[in-house]
Amino acid sequence: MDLKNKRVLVVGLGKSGIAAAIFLRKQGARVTVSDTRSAAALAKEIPALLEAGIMVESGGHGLLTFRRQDLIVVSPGVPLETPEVKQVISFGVPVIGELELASRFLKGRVVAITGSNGKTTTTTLIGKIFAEGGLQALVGGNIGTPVIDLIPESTNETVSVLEVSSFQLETIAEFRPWIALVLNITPDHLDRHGSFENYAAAKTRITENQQPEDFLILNAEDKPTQMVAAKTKAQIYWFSSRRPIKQGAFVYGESIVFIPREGGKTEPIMPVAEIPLKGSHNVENVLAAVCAARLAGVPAEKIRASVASFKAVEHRLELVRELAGVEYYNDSKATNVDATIKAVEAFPGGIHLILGGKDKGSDYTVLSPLLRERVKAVYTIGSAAEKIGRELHGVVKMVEAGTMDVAVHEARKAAVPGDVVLLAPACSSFDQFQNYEHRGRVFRQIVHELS
Ligand code: UMA
Repeated sequence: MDLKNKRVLVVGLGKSGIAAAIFLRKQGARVTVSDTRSAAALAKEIPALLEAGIMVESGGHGLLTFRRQDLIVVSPGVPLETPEVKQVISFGVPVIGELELASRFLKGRVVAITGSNGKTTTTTLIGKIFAEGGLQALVGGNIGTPVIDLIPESTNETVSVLEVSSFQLETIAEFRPWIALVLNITPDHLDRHGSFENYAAAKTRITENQQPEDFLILNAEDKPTQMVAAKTKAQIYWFSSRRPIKQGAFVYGESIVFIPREGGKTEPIMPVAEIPLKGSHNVENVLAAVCAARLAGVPAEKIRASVASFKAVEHRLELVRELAGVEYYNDSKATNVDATIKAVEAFPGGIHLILGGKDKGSDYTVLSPLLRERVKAVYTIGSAAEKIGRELHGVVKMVEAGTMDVAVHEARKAAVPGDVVLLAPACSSFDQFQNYEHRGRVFRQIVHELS
């Protein structure tokens, strides 16, 4: 891809947009960036961009800025329905995301992981297994490091392990992973994608450029994920926590095993009991990682050692503290209803659950049976609190806490030894926090200050 003297507009000046703009400039492109935030809000970012010879539009997207561009690179958080973006698409100007741009320059092979839940844990785990198994692994993508930032370190020998979101997959063109994983597809981001079908279709794009020499790893227990199988040319490997699989990884008795090809010999990998993470969803994440690692040639004993020494990723069912016999867990990454279900399922009962934040068009009523069974009280926070209160009315005791501080203190008052205070909010964080990490840090700090 020759970018020299090309006019390129980058839309959105977050992590992804900044990395893209600077990279494009280094490639000799004439770069403009446009962001809805004010110049004051972007005061930290703007000087370095101007210094690099990048033009900056702040305080909104001007239609004229979008005209006369050779290429538009949109940030994942910018919907393709944004009027200015929609218009240039209708003019036939190429619109891609940073993932697509990066993949044209990234050397070596790519393992890409998507799914509604478990992406970050599985990506981190695969990166660890690869590195400890002797591969040159790089880790990035939706997990936090823009893929573009991996380019300088990449060589023909590296394997880039990328967490990819539906937002990023919506703007690919030629992106072709050597190994693609779809962990699960459950409702999320419906406010952005409009419907579950559109959301699932975006995730399915992970395999659209794969060829018969590539691999696609799918969850045999997740219906929408199974549908991806019909859309691929790649070799399919399945994983299942419930039943034997002909080609892939599954739980057999007390152990995880792998079958490298249909009719092939079953390879023992490790006892399930050695997985150090809470929750049955993490068994699925490990099964998916086992498939990827075996396909990449990592020996079973290396996988076993690597999984056994894996620590929970920050903000994912992270034990913050035990105080007066009560455990406090931070699962701020539970930003959708299904993730909350998985978090609640990890505990037998006695749960004080903090729910709420910014609603994403979710249906909270599906939580009802599980809440009745395991949750003592729900503490609602943020702008979704009223909707959650309405949809879960009469299911369990509800406390309208409003803020994280009140929620934690109210939960603490009510909890008795043996109980669990769990932040697994089923919503995004943007109404009260900068992002889910910020929300998790605030929760942790409040919990640590309890005396
Ligand atoms: N903006 C506009 N116009 C718009 C919308 C946003 O100008 O119409 C601007 C905002 O003012 C802001 C910038 O765009 O300045 C933000 O861009 P962004 O939302 O794409 O965020 P980044 O900081 O670039 O982070 C993105 C991913 N964010 C999203 O997908 C929302 C990060 O994933 C990712 O880690 C990062 O790129 C590096 O690859 C976060 C996320 O929440 C963790 N992902 C979602 C999820 O996991 O559920 C998909």
